[in-house]
Amino acid sequence: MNFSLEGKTYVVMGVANRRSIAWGIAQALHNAGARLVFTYANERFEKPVRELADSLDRDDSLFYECDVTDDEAIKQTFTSIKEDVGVIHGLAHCIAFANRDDLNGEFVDTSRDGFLLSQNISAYSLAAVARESKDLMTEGGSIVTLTYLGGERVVQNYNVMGVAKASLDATMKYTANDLGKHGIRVNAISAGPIRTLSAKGVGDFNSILQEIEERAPLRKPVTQEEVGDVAYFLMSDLSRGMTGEILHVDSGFNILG
Ligand code: NDP
Ligand code: N5H
Repeated sequence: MNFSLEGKTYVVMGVANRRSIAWGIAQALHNAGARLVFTYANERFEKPVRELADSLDRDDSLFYECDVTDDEAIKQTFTSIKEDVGVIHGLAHCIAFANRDDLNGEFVDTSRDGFLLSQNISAYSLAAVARESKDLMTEGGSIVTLTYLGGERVVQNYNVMGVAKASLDATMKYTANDLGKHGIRVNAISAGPIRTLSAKGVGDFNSILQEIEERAPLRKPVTQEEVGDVAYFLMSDLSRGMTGEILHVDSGFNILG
C-alpha cells in the first residue's frame, strides 16, 4: 500500500497562525507529499496564512477567502478550486466560533443569537463544505473535522460550544452516511486541549492542562503535530475502512470516569 500523499491535493480550512491545529494538519499532509489549498475567514488572515505556507518547501499552494457563514462564498470557493486544481482528495475542517460571553457562566443563559451563531459556524459549516466539495473528490476522498469531549459530556465553561460539538458530531455521521456511496469518508478527531488562538483568554486553561498532566493516561497534553499525524492517517488509504468515526487524540483522557 502507498502511504505517500504525493500527487494528492487537500483543502485545509482554519489556519489562523502557527499554533492552529489546522497548521499541524497542513504540515503533516505536506510532509507526506500533498499539495495544499488553504482557506481563511477574511482577508485579515490572508497574509499570516501565506507567510506560513511560504515556509513549506513547495510553491504550488493555493489560497482562498471563505467565510463559512456565507453560502455564496462557499460555492464560489469550491468553484474556484475546481477551476484551479480540478480534483481534490480531502478536506480538513478546523473551524469553530462562539461568542466569548457564552464561554463562561451558565449554559442556560445563552442567547438565541449566540446559540445559533455557534451552530452556524461550528456545525452547519461541515455539511455546507462537504456538499460543495464532494464533486471535486472524483477519485474518492476523506473529510476530517475537529471536535472536543465537551460535545459528549458536560465540561465546565464549554457551554454553547459543547452543544455545537454534539451537533457537529451528528452532522459528521449523517454526512458520512450520505457521502459513503461516492467513496468519500467523513470522520472527526476529538483533540485534547491545545493552547491556540481560540483557547486564548480562557481563564483556567492552565488548570485544564494541569489536570491532563496529572490524570490523563499518557500524563501530557497533546500537540498539533500529534493531531496532524492522525489527520494524515485519516486522509490516507490506511484508514480506508473507516467512516463516521470519532478518534480521540487526547492522551487517553476521555476514558476516565
Ligand atoms: P484557531 O483559533 O487556530 O482556529 C480556529 C479557526 O476557526 C480560525 O482559523 C478561524 O478562521 C476559523 N473560523 C472562525 N469563524 C470562521 C468563519 N466564519 N469562517 C471561516 N473560518 C472561521 O483554533 P484551533 O486550532 O484550536 O481550532 C480549530 C478546531 O479545533 C476548532 O473546531 C476547535 O473547536 C477544535 N478543537 C480545539 C481544541 C483546542 O484545545 N484548541 C480542542 C478540541 C477541538 P480565521 O482565523 O480566518 O478567522
Ligand atoms: C472547556 C474549555 C475551555 C472553555 C471554552 C473554550 C472554547 C473555545 C472554542 C471557541 C471556538 C473559541 C472562540 O470562539 C473564541 C472567540 O470567541 C474569540 N476568538 C477569536 O475570535 C479568534 C481571534 C479567532 C481566531 O477564533 C475563532 N475561533 O475564530 C475548552 C478547552 C479545554 C479546549 C478548547 C479550546 C476547545 C475548542 O473547541 O477550541
